[in-house]
Amino acid sequence: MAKDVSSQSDISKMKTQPDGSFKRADSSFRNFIEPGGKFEAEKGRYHLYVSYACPWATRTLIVRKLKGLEELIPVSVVSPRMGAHGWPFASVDAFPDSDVDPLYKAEHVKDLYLKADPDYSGRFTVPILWDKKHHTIVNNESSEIIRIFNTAFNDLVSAEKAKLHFYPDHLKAEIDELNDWIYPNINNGVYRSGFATTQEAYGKAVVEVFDALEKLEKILDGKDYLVGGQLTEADIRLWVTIIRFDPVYVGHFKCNFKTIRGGYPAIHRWMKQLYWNNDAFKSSTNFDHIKTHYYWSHKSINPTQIVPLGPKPHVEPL
Ligand SMILES: N[C@@H](CCC(=O)N[C@@H](CS)C(=O)NCC(=O)O)C(=O)O
Repeated sequence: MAKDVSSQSDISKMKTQPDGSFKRADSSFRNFIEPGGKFEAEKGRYHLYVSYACPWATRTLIVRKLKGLEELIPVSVVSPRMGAHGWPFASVDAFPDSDVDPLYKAEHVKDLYLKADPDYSGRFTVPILWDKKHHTIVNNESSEIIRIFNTAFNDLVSAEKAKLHFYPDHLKAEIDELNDWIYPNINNGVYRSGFATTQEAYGKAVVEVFDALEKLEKILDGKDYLVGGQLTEADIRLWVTIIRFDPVYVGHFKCNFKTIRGGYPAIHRWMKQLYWNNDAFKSSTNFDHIKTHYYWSHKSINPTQIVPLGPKPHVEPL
């Protein structure tokens, strides 16, 4: 009989900490692609599994496009309706714009994890960077997958794309410093607010989200990018959360002190400029997948699974 992994796959069985706060587990597969290593850069060897709904996965989609890796690293998109078995492929849930697994005909993302490691005991998350040669997961941590995409395939892309660097040496310290507070307070802060199961844990998390947004508003005032006057991974990492804020986090995760469009003009302008002026951002964003995922999949937060129709529009014009 197949092993029961429902406590790992079913988000409704996910436990919070004893004080009701949500703590995200660390990712388990943490390899890099490098010359002479187990995983070397090759055309067609790697495959990216993502959900359009997931902010972490969307970071990888954006960098894949920016770096011109579409031909080298094909992508498959899961259905946004995450149920008892976790993320399904289109073979079992044919949601528009989702794919079947072209490599193994897996029905769920969990099948890939258990193929890579039958004893895997973590959550079955996206994104996954998959190696077709060793039939395993190279890396399932988005912050590392974007660093891999940033440099590992530079010999295989055009000189113009190779030149693009989203974590350049001279800006590393500043980017690291931003990531250090943006990740816990904003990227993961909205989840800590939404997944909290006590009033106290929610109250603490939501205040931290908005304190961080106030700080960010000052940093972005009069600027097009967070650091160094150029697009860096700090922008990409933050943007995927901000674009979901008004459509999802304000309502579903109760982050409702202010909206981005109503309360943060500098953050709003920065977000809209990237969306409307850079196709890597817009084409990686699918609001149908985003809204359906959160409102449909988190039944403990939204038992009716009704997906709201607003806000209208999802993104305001520039
Ligand atoms: N640290 C991971 C987090 C990825 C993650 O939590 N993805 C969520 C979707 S937004 C997921 O797949 N969750 C499935 C689950 O927990 O069952 C990363 O940044 O890559």
